[in-house]
Amino acid sequence: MGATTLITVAPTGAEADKAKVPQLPVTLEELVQTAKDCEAAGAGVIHVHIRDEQARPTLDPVRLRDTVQALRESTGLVIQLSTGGAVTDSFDDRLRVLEAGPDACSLTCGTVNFGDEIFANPWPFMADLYQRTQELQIVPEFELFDLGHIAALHRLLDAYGEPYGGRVHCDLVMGVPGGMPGDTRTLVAAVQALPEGATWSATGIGRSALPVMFAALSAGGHLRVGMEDTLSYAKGVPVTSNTVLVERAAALARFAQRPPMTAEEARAFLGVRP
Ligand code: KMH
Ligand code: ZN
Repeated sequence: MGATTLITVAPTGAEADKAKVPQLPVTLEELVQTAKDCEAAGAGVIHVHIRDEQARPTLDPVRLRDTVQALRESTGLVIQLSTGGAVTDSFDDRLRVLEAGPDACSLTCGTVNFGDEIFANPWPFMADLYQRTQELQIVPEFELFDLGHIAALHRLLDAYGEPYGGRVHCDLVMGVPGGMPGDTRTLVAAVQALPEGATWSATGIGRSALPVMFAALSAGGHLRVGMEDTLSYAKGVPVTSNTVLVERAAALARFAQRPPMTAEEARAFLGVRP
């Protein structure tokens, strides 16, 4: 098999307002349909945030478990639950996410200004979360919003050893107001600082989505796209669905001679438990 591209879709997030963005998948039915469509379009991983009956972000354990089960029954996608949640979620609730039995989870490697708010990830929380992923055989994806987060990732690996799955896989989240900018020179600096042998994807928030996607493909990285990260398809053109974002990423990956991994290939690549 030649080189391929892992495409992660992040369809919902915790921030966008369903009342303003009706296409945002917030119900279980909408999420499952989105997952199926995005898998068919070339996604291998789904990064999941869920919403309650009023479309507000929630980490309700029963709802999370039902979501994991429904996604497992209807797709082959690697199910990566967000442990970032919303900026208002408690550390205990964020740790409890792992009990819903996902294949994988996000693990943010440090605190960052997040617009006008703070996304808190102090060392003791990161360390607890990381050790829980090892115990529960959940593949962590290290979310890096800033260059300093890469130093914290090195510290985590030095302190607690390799992740479940055997691969250090990171996601550069670029262009958050308060985090690292979404441009090529920052992406190159981040990639150079990663641990030896690490693999990585990148996503650009808002208007940095396309520049980051091109930079990531040219630097040999993988891609994350979705309505969690951008609500614009192009300047002045709102996103109509997550599927169109995955379709565009898949087309660019094919163009770069690195076609999308299937969900099955993504499972093997990340070392997801059978
Ligand atoms: N919603 C953000 C505060 C993650 O999913 O792990 C955090 C976030 C990161 O989305
Ligand atoms: Zn997220």
